[in-house]
Amino acid sequence: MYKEPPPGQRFIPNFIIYRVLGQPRICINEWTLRITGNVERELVYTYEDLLKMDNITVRSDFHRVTCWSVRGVEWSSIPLRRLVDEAGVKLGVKWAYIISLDGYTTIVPFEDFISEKSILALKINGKILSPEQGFPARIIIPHLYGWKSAKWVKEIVFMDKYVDGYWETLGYHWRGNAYLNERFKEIRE
Ligand SMILES: Nc1nc2c(c(=O)[nH]1)N[C@H]1C(S)=C(S)[C@@H](COP(=O)(O)O)O[C@H]1N2
Ligand SMILES: [Mo]
Repeated sequence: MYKEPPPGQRFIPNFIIYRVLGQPRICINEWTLRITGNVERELVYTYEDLLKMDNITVRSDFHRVTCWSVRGVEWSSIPLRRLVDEAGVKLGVKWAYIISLDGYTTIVPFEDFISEKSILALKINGKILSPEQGFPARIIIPHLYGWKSAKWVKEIVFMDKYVDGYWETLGYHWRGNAYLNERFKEIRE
């Protein structure tokens, strides 16, 4: 956690819920998380599988690209690095493309995906995620802006090549590091 907010950000007390594509309906007995793409083993986890895995808690600030941040949020569950190891992500993978139940997509650099504080969050501040917060599972990579924090995750695809997700198509940054003020893609001539 950092004392000062990143450039251009202001702290506010609570989350403002955001759902560009509406609230998906989740039937937890049918939900799975799939790990696919350039991996040794494609994996399918049920919610119960994930609950049984070792978990960690990460305390971090949450930054939205619309310039507000929330201080000191505790997220817990599985380090993303663990999923990478279990699937045996192949050499040459540079991107993790994330697909959600509502059809939302986003992409993050592999390097950020496996950083120490990157987790698949099942809980926020000690409680199971609420439906609007992304139940059953959400990606948390604390140093990236909130749009990289896909809610209602259903699949993670490891790829060598970059493709745009939902906001990236509209001009938002390929990485989106809040501390480097990476909001938009650079305009190339
Ligand atoms: N599946 C999905 N994930 C999503 C979104 C979405 O619309 N669908 N919105 C994103 C955006 S733009 C932001 S800023 C954060 C907002 O998180 P919050 O709703 O918990 O505040 O969720 C991100 N994750
Ligand atoms: Mo956002």
